Amino acid sequence: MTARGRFITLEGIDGAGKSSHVEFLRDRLRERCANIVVTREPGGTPFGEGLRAAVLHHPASALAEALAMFAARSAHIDAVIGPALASGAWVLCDRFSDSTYAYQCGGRGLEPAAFEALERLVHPALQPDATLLFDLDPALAAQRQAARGAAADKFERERADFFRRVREAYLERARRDPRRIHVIDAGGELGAVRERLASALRGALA
Ligand code: Z5A
Repeated sequence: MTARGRFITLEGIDGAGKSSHVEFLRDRLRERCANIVVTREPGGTPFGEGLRAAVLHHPASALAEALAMFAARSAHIDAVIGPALASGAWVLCDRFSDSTYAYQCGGRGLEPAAFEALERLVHPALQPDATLLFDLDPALAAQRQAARGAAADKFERERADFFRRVREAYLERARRDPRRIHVIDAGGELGAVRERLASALRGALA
């Protein structure tokens, strides 16, 4: 029987820099498994990408956002994540349910009980094996986003207070689950962050 693959997720506030390290991580993971599936949330399927377009650009309540995220996630697990893990592939996913906890509960004030109910419904038996959390002061993250110069989506237009709450929700979750969630100081030069990331990855996969 094929052993289940490993499920690794990337998390952090917008602009913390996680997407800049996806190729590097893919290469490191290939040293452990030939078949690496890289995917993202919200998205990863045509259905999920459709919801992504809606949720990133149209106002909605915290509950409506969470429902959309979990609807996209359900399709993503069915079509991509579940089959890949079952085939023995390793999955590297840019954001997963920790994002919903941080953004919709931490940022928007959704009751954690609603989040937990959705999590139980959508993926009762699936959790990431390891989560790499890029932690950065929201003011620095905003500077990085501004330097990039791309058009901002509705989350990126949120105020500093919102990102402080999102960051705190992430860190609180990491304190509660330190074996799974590895916090990486995302400040400083890309090379320095990469070194810390490589070290965290070794710890996560040990
Ligand atoms: N969301 C949610 O609310 N609930 C959910 O359940 C889920 C998501 C799953 C997805 O947008 C949005 O959906 C997200 C949360 C919400 N909020 N927003 N916006 P996305 O996928 O488009 O955005 P993102 O995940 O935040 O990715 P991003 O914008 O690409 O940010 P990033 O991955 O953190 O950063 P980056 O692109 O790697 O870097 C940002 C810039 O900084 C870029 O120009 C880099 O070249 C630069 N950079 C990176 N590292 C450094 C260092 N070390 N020094 C200097 N500059 C750097």
